[in-house]
Amino acid sequence: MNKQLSIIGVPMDLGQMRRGVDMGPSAIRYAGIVERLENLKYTIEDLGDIDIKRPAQKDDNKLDNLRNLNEVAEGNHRLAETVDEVVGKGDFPLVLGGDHSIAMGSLAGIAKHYDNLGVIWYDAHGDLNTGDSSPSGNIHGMPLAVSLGIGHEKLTNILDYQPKIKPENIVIIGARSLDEGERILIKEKGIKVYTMHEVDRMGMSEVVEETIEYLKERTDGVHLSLDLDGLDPEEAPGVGTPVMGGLSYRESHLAMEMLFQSKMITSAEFVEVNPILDEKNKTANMAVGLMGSLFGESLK
Ligand code: HAR
Ligand code: MN
Ligand code: MN
Ligand code: MN
Repeated sequence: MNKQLSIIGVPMDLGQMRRGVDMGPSAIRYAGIVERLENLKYTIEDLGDIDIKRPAQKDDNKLDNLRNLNEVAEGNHRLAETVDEVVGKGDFPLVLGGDHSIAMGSLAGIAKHYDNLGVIWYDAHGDLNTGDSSPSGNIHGMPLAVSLGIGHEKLTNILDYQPKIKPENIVIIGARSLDEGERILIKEKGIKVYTMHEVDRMGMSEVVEETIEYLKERTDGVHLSLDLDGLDPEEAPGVGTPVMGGLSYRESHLAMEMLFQSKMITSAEFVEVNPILDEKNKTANMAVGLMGSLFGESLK
């Protein structure tokens, strides 16, 4: 694994409606991410937080069923520029959210450095909506579609190129809440999905083994986008859109260890940690534990 890490905080909460997820980066830092990774002999540069500008009148701001479109697009543009620089100088970008809309900016900055960037989308949701298909108008339910070049131009065209990724280079793990439009897109584009049904039947070990094999054949780098709501809300309660029946900490921990061993992960983000909805920073601690495993902690 690349031993030079750049940490980028993104205090973004405009992609959804529950306040507090903008404090995710602070909660994760407070849970000790820097020390944890320094112990694993990484050199860490904490670049601080991306500037996210709030709209003056948030609630009236929902043109085309895209809440806070301009602010979300601008914040992601700034994130994309920073991530682009980090990857350009050869560092591993570790992005801390913030709601999941920030994946648009991360992927915009990363994907231009690869011909075939793979993406592991670890999430209860598909995040494959557009303004037309979204039941909520919340942009955090759209970043994977946007990265495929599907959605509003202000979002799909961040850093002036699109699409960022190809559908056959995506693997979704942990899905259990997919909207109608998302299911159609998954079928149409042939996106590989391991829902909770497959995780239950196959076990996480086989799911991740297959994922690694699948991506190894077709990608030249892999971004892990981990939404903490992929985990079960009993264990990770500090998220804005909890869905019961989720992945356990143990399963997720195993997945991270296997991904470390695969040596294929070239960038990562951990999103949707909301300390206001959390119990004693449990969810941020869980995120830090998972990052520890992803970056090579082991008992031996
Ligand atoms: N699918 C629903 C929507 O688009 C809920 C999305 C919730 N999204 C996240 N991201 N937390 O995974 O509104
Ligand atoms: Mn560059
Ligand atoms: Mn998500
Ligand atoms: Mn989610």
